[in-house]
Amino acid sequence: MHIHILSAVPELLESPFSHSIMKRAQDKGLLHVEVHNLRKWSLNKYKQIDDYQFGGGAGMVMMCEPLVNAIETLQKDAPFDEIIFLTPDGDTLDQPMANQLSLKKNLLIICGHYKGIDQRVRDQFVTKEISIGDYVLSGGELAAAVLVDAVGRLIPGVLNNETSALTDSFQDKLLAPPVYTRPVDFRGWKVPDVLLSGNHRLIDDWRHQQSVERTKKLRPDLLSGADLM
Ligand code: 6GU
Repeated sequence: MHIHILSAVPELLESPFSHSIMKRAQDKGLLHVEVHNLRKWSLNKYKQIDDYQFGGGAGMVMMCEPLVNAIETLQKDAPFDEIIFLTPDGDTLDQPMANQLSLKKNLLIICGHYKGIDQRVRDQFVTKEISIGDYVLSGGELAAAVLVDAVGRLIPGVLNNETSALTDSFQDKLLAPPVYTRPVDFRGWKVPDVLLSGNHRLIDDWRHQQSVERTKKLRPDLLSGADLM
């Protein structure tokens, strides 16, 4: 998968994909993330990318020309499967959305800034608007890092058996069960006996039960769509 990110502050995205699972995904050739500085496509010598809004009001708006120049230049290599605009008024990112996006080949992510981008770019070019939650960030860059991580780890081949996404919280609409590692007894706090039993059917049943109980307690809103058996 190729992910292009268009940003007014590309410095914010210098390292999030250079470590851990995102690094491995790129080293394996399964994911390629390219961050582009939007100012590169600015039309004037001041590298301007934003301007005052028509009708008045506080806050600048990202202009059409640099964005559309960038989109059309980057599209020349390969058409985008989705052109995503990150904005607090988009659809809230969730696991099914991440699963769907992980099947795409070529994505463009536009990071919003200031008051957002000219509506004509949204109308004519953007195919999907995504928010990462009901709060406002200064810009879309940190949201882009979240989106790329959530999607990138789901690309087939990125995770191995050890890190499998199949046992993630949310993948079956349940929260993940508690986990333990050595020592068996830490300051008198013991690992549940069942996990030491070697009986994998019992262990699976216990984990599922714990997932259901955790979800009931912490996120009852998830349970309507979950498999409780
Ligand atoms: Cl995608 N962008 C901004 N600026 N703020 C957000 C967001 C995105 N998602 C939640 N808050």
